[in-house]
Amino acid sequence: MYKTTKMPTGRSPDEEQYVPELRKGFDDMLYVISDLHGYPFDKFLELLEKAGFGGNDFLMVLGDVIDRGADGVKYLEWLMRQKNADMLLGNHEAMLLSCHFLFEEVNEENLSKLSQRHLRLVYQWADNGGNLTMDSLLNLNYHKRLAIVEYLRKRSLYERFELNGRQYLLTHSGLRNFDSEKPLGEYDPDDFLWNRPQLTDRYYDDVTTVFGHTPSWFYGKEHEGKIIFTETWIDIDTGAGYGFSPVLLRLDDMKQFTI
Ligand SMILES: [Mn+2]
Repeated sequence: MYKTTKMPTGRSPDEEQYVPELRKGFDDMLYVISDLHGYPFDKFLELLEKAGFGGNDFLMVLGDVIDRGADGVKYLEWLMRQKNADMLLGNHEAMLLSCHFLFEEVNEENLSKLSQRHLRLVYQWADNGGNLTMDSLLNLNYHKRLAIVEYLRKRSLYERFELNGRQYLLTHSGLRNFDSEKPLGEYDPDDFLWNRPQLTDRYYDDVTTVFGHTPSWFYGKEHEGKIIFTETWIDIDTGAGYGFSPVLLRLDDMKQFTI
């Protein structure tokens, strides 16, 4: 059982309510997974089944479902249809949003407004493995494409809640410029999206911070393909974008599932 507490997201009050309202009634187990990066979607569904993920459970994906692998947009389309699953924004989805102009209808007026800055944003995304996602989106019809962009615009940068008496904070990449006294609403969006923690970094003593973004192989061969647990945080990016299997973590009992 878990309760979502009010979180200051810096978004409009309506949007702030959106995620917690969506959760009501899904109070069995809470699962988290991150950085799927277009990992074969049928294998992901197999993994959920293997974990016994059911209609009263809730899945929170900690961002970066797109890019690198081919199936990224399938995850977005699936997540948009699920009542008991949601995602945080990852830096890759943020890059997609920064290139939203690619997915709008092209006319002379908006074409003439494209600048060097726009091109740089597209290059940055392509450099980070965005090509396959761009292709998938451009193959969808205009309305589906825009619905995806709108869906991502409403996703949060973090989620804070209590589960079985323990406080949790979920973000995509941990917290850059961490200061235990600083309200979460005062961080820069990039602090949630592009952080690269050291193994020795500490976050809150009384809140377990769970995130992805940095594949565990980054911390040495002994961590390859495995979730990293430190005293104050958990990195669940096991490197699905780099050929390792994703690991699904059930926060209620810290049980791990993989294929
Ligand atoms: Mn990332």
